[in-house]
Amino acid sequence: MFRSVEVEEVYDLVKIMMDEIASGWFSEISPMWEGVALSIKVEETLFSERTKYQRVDVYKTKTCGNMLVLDGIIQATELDEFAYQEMMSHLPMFAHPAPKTALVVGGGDGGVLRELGKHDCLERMDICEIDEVVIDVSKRFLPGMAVGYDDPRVNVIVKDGSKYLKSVSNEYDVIVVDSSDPIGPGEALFQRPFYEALKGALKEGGVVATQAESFFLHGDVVRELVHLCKGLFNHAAYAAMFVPTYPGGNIGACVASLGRDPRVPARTPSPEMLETLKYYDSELHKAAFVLPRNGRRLVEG
Ligand code: SPM
Repeated sequence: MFRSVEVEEVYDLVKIMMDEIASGWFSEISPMWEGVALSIKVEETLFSERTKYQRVDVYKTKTCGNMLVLDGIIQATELDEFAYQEMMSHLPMFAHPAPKTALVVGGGDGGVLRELGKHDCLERMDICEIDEVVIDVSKRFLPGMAVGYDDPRVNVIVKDGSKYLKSVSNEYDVIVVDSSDPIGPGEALFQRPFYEALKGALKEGGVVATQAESFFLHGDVVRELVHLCKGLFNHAAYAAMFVPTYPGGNIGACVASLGRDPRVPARTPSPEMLETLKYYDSELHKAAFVLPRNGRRLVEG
C-alpha cells in the first residue's frame, strides 16, 4: 500500500527527530506523510529505548501531557487520546447486541482496555501486544491509559497479533485492532491474511474495528481496507474521528461485522457510563460513518 521503506530510512528520520528534541521540539516526520510534520514542544525525555521490535520513546510535553512515540510516530498523548480510544472501543462494542468476549490486538498503552472495561456485559478481555516494553512504559508514564490493565477481566498475551489470531477460532464477540501504522511491526496487520484470521477468530455476529488511517492522507489504504472487509464480512464501513495530534488531525476505524450493520448502534450507553465519556455517544456513532464526498468516493467506489 505504501512505497517500500527501508529500516535505515526510518532510523535516519528518527535521528532527525532526535536533533529536533535537542532543540526542544519533537517533529513527527514519516515517509507516510512526506513534506508535512506536526511539532510538539517537549520538556523532558522520560524514556527512550530500542526494543526487539521498535524504538519506544515517552516525552513529557509542554501542552499535550505525556506522549508515547513508536519509531518516531505519535501513538497517544494525554491531551487527546480519549477521542481515538473511545471510538475504537465503543463503535464495535455498541454495534454488537450482547458482547461477552473481546480481544485487543496491539493497544499496549491500555487505553482501549480502559474503554472496553466500561461495558459490564463483557466477561473477558484479552489483549495481544507484541512489545512488552510498551506495556511497561505505559504503566510507568501513562497511568490514565494503563489503568485499563487493572480490570480483573483482562488477560495479557505478549505475542505477535497476526500469529495469535491464526491460533484461535470462533472465540471473540468484538475485536479491536489498535495498531500502529503499516511500517514496522504493524505492517502485517494491514494485509489480507490478517483480516481472514480476524474473521475466523470472531463468533457468529462478531464485530471488529481496525485502525484505518486518514482518508485525507492515505486514500489508497482506506480504499483497500474497506473493500477487503466488504468482501470478507457481512458489513464494513469507515468511521472518521478527530484526533488533533495525529497527522491531519484525523484518523478512522474500519468497522466490519458478521451480523448486523455496525453503523447503527444496537445498544446505548447508560447515563452513568455517559458521564465517563468525552467523545462517544449514540448520535456520534451514527454520524461518524457519514463522510465528506472525497472520503465517500473512496469507500463506496
Ligand atoms: N492506543 C493508542 C495507539 C494508537 N494506535 C494508532 C496510532 C496511529 C498513529 N499514526 C496515525 C497516522 C494517521 N494517518
